[in-house]
Amino acid sequence: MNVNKIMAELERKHPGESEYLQAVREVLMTVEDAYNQHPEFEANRIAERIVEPDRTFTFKVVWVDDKGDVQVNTGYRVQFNSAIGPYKGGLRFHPSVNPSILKFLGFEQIFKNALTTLPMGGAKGGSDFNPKGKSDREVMRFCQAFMTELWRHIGPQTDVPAGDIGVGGREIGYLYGMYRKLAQENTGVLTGKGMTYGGSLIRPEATGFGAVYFLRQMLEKAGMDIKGQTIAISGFGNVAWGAATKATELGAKVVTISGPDGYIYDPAGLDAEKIAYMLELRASNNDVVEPYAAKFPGSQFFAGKKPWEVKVDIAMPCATQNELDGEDAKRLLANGVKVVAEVSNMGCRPEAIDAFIAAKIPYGPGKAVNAGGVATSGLEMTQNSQEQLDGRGGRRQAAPDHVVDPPRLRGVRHREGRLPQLHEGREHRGLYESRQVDGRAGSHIGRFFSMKKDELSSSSPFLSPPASINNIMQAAPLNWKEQYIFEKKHDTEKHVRY
Ligand code: NDP
Ligand code: 8G0
Repeated sequence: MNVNKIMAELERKHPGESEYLQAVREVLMTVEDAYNQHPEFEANRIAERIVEPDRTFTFKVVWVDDKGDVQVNTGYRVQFNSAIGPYKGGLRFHPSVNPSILKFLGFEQIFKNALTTLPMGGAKGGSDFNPKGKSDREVMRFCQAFMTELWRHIGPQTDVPAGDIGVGGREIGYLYGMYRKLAQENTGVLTGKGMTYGGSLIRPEATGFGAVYFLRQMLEKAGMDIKGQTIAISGFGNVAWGAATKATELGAKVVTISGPDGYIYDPAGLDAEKIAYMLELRASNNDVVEPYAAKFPGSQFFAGKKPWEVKVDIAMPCATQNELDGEDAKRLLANGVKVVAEVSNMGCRPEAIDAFIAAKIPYGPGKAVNAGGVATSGLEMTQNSQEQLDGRGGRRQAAPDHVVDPPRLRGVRHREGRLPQLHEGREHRGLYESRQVDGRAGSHIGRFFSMKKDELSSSSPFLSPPASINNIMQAAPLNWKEQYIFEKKHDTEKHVRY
């Protein structure tokens, strides 16, 4: 592969699409040596084929605001690659959204999804709609209008969107409602759904929690403990919330959060009350963190600044792309940063990554660090397709207490040295059935453990057992209320690399 030649051709075809070109260059440079050892890759022009999206849909979204005025936005879906499974990736609603950003995200999604080992292709979509300051009804009307176009391009076997920046549980609900109406079917075409209509437990936490589990593995490898480490987190959205919650629970001190208005430095560290307030700030839809400083004395607000100037042990960018540049990296390193776990997609600029690698500190790339989110979406897809076959039409009752209940999991946890294997079905079937949770969320997870290999392969298009169930567990270390099913003694290290 000749990276410069491929890049020159791509720049010619997609002039000015800086984020897209940046993401492609980063991947090609990283794989160049390994790729060139495989003449069959070159012969089949794999690199040239993978850097172009399969197709991109662009559509007009017309809706009416609360004043009765007509608003026009642009909607997109970039279906990048479906070589290993249906297109999968989030929807982003943010004024900055454009084809370049969605192509970079869709491109990265291919590799992240492959890394989970689940059969999911790469995609991304969204709109330049700005949710800031919009009423609930305006968000609803926008989502409905958006779906009147998107629905014809997606499907449970073809393309399965989810949320991302500006798209959370509320938006997924509005989007899914309109999809159901138009497609006349009740299938798991979106992930990140609510628990009453086919959602999966812990999806909201999965990205942030998964990132902290990944960070913990990085620290362990480097001979460090997460306890007592100071962490700078950027953003104050879904991912920042999950990461701050889990890091705090594990005894780290999260000393910053940030918004478009600046960052908060709280030397005492976040706690449950402060994290709850962070959610409140987010829900206010004003996109500011400044009020935190007035509410919690001892903390300070720095207008228009990024949190990377604070002296910390660990940096976790959790907001958006290119939020940590070469200068930020130098400052972090000068202040003695020990580990960087990139949680946002392409959160670090290439100069920053080069600086961390040159300084020989562990740097975890976003595609690996944040993969717990999409891996849990993979689990939701599997649960939904299973429910279709069961005739439950994607509907399911939430039973968090049953899923997270320690005694139920004990039998699994206590199996020495191994993750639950599908062919060890009987024991697990007993374990789950004994709790009489059929028809609830827990039973679906239980059913996967209890299924025989041939049952699962014929019934679920999204799992190729028996490896897949293990892979779900390894790629998305689901924290069922601290009942961490696989422990260090399992062979997770082999799979969770950075
Ligand atoms: P949220 O919308 O919940 O939060 C995003 C945060 O980033 C907000 O604080 C937001 O403020 C800020 N932000 C977004 N765009 C910009 C910008 N252009 N400049 C400055 N700040 C910005 O999104 P998530 O927490 O879900 O996503 C955060 C990151 O994690 C993204 O990179 C996303 O792609 C990635 N990610 C998310 C996953 C998920 O499951 N949610 C899974 C894997 C990765 P504001 O809106 O005001 O700009
Ligand atoms: O669940 C998903 O498909 C999803 C949603 C938001 C972001 C991402 C990601 O991996 O970046 C995936």
